Amino acid sequence: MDEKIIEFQNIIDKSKRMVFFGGAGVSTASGIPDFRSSDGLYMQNKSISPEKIISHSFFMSNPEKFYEFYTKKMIFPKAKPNIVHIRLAEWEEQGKISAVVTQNIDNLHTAAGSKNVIELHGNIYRNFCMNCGAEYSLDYILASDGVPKCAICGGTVKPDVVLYEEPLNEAEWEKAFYEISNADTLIVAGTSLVVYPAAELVDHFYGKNLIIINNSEISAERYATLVIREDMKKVFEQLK
Ligand code: CNA
Repeated sequence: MDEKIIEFQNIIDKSKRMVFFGGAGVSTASGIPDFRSSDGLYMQNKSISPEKIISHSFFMSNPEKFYEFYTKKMIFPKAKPNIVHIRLAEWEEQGKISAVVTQNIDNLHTAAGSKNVIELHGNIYRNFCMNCGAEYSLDYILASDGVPKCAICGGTVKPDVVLYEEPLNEAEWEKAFYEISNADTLIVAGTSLVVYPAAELVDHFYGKNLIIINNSEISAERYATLVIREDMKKVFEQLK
């Protein structure tokens, strides 16, 4: 076994309060593309950036185009948790990890059985009418032709997902802040750490071990105790 994996396992075994902070790279092994990998969404559409399409102003002015992109490129209802989601849920059950903080919107940590999941950017399974607040399922969104409309008042239904230009949910932010600032070990994995303010949370880690797992270089590596530049699936398959 690789020396870095042995070191990682030692840290896991000795930690008293571990927190995981993840991004889209956690779900690529489940078949959901991330944003910034070479086969991520940013490389697929050269004419208009996904950052623009999934912004609040674009949603308000072009809801049809937003939903066309969102339902085709960001919704994968058949995706299943992979070894990373599963291992994290097991660690929580065993009392090794106190929280999973995610930028992902795919619900896969909860599907794997994790309980304390802090979703900084929302969840595709919750959707609300912007006018009367009625809640709708993901199935309702997918069955709608074009822009989903509220069956009660006719208002536009919006996913409970934080779009660019929108603030994060304050309660989720507070929970993430608390967990990260009280952790002794923070695992940062599958995130380019360039989306703010989420990325800022890592600055509030004051513990001993900052572990970064990513298949490409990220700038926060310089602060890390341990850097594993490798496919996350391969790493987590070797951990217990
Ligand atoms: P990102 O900017 O696309 O970064 C992903 C990072 O993970 C990159 O540095 C990749 O190199 C790395 N990576 C990808 N696959 C692997 C792998 N198998 N092993 C190791 N490293 C890998 O995504 P971020 O999460 O940093 O950006 C934040 C955005 C992306 C959030 O707002 C998310 O909502 C949004 N997003 C979420 C999903 C999802 O819910 N699954 C999918 C796509 C985008």
